Order: sequence, then structure tokens, then C-alpha cells
Amino acid sequence: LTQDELKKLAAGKAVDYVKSGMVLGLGTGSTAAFVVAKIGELLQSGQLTDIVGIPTSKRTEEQARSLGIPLSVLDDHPRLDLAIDGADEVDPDLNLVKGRGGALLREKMVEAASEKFVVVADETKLVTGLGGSKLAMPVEVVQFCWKYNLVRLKELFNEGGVEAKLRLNEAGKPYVTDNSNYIVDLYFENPIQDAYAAGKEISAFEGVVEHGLFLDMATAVIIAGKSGVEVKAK
Ligand code: DER
Repeated sequence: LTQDELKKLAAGKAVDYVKSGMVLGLGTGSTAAFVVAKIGELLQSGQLTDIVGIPTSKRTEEQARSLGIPLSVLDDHPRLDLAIDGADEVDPDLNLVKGRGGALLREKMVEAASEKFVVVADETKLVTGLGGSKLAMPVEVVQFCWKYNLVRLKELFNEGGVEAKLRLNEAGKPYVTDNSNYIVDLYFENPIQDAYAAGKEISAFEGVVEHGLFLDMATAVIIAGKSGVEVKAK
């Protein structure tokens, strides 16, 4: 099975959690896109009715709108029944790294407002410790003096070994999020020792808007692997 087929498998399983009448958080990324597509299909066929989608990014909003999924925002639906989204890393306690797709702020707002938050991922996302993938752990920062915050973030994790880079777009310019902020990506040499402490210290920096550590948020994780689909629940 290709990685895309595994993502589709996990997405299909996640949609089993969706019931008619639900207010749903719609995630961002390639795996979440399969979930949104499936929900659109079920609404078209009439198998699902009365769904309201709360998108976690402009691009998910566009995809959902193109599929005719009724949309709303947190202002009108401060409590959601269920959010489904992908992740970049999943540790054994169902703690996550998210945000490589750049949507971490709206994802965290929507997923924190959801009764249940189901993560869909292929097995390549499993790590023993957050930061262990050595891939980006994003921090959304205001544009004002972003370098000042990049340096502070790097110093915070210096002894553990970290690289900090401003995320650039294809044109080599600073990537700008849906919320007009920049992203500093942190690359850890070793897994983060205490993700809770790290999250608190990152959030305390003035000018830091949000970070990609999603701790104690997922209520279930659906992992698709060579041996099939596994559901890990809290
Ligand atoms: O950016 C995000 O948080 C995405 O959900 C990401 O974590 C997963 O994206 P993928 O499904 O394309 O790997």
C-alpha cells in the first residue's frame, strides 16, 4: 500500500465517527483532505445530513466549499462535536506535533473547541518522543522582530541541539500564514525531554502566537499501516 492509500484508509475509518447533525472541525493537510472529500461524498449521497463544517485553513475552506459542505466559524459554533485532522508526529501518549502544513493556529483553536478530536495518520508519523522525527516543529510568530524570537527559541533548546529556520515559500520569501504571521521551524537533534515544559516556555515569549505541540488534545488516533488500521484511544 502506498502512503496515500494508507492515508485514505485512515481517513475512511475516521469518517465512521461522523454522525448526521454534527458540527465538525475540518483538518488541514493531505490526510485531512481525504477526510473532507469523503464527508462531501456522504453528504452528496444523502448518507450524511445536517453537517456544519468548521475549516482549519483557507485551503480546507475552499475544498469543503467546492464539495458543497455547509461551513461556519467558531464565532457561531464555539463548541464542536468532533474534529478530524492529520498530524506530523504521534507519540505513545497520543501527544502530537502538527503544523508542517502551516495551519497550526486555526487547527489548535478548532480542535481545542471540539468534544472529540480524532487524528488520522499513516504509520510513518509514529515517534517514541516528540521532536524525534528531526523534521520541523513549527512556531507561529508575529512578523515584527521575528529574528529576535527565532534566536530566543533557538537558545531555549540549545543544549539539546536545535536548528531554527524561518519558513520560506516557493519564491524564497517568508511564508505567511492565514493569520498574516510567520513560522519559525525548529529541528531537534533529540526528542524533547519535557514537551509540556517546552510548550509553556515557547508560549511565554512575547510575539509567539502558537506552537505545534498539541498535548492532551487527541481523544483517538487512527493509524494506517502495513498490518491494517489501528485505533488508539485515550
Ligand atoms: O499541518 C498540519 O498540522 C497537518 O495536519 C499535518 O500535520 C499532517 O499533514 P499530512 O496529512 O499531509 O501529513
